Amino acid sequence: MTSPSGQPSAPVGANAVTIKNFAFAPATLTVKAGTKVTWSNTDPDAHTVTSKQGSGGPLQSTALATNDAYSYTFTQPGSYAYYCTIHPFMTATVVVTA
Ligand SMILES: [Cu+2]
Repeated sequence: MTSPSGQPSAPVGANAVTIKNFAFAPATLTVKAGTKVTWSNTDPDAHTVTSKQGSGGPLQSTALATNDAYSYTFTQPGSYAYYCTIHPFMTATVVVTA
């Protein structure tokens, strides 16, 4: 979608997380409730997007191969910590605002 002025209707990447070099970028993504967030794996290694154990979080991707993507729509405000189950040192957070 573009506006008549040719500008994108939303900031590019505002709801996207790139998995690259064994890290989630950005490490903290802030979105409004109702936003669909998409993770894309650009690494040659597989990664997952998984809510931290015990957090009750909703993220539970399969292992994402290179160029695979995973999406989740956040409906409830809160702070959602997640990690990669294959490489538990990979951690990041989505903050959902009302
Ligand atoms: Cu990983």
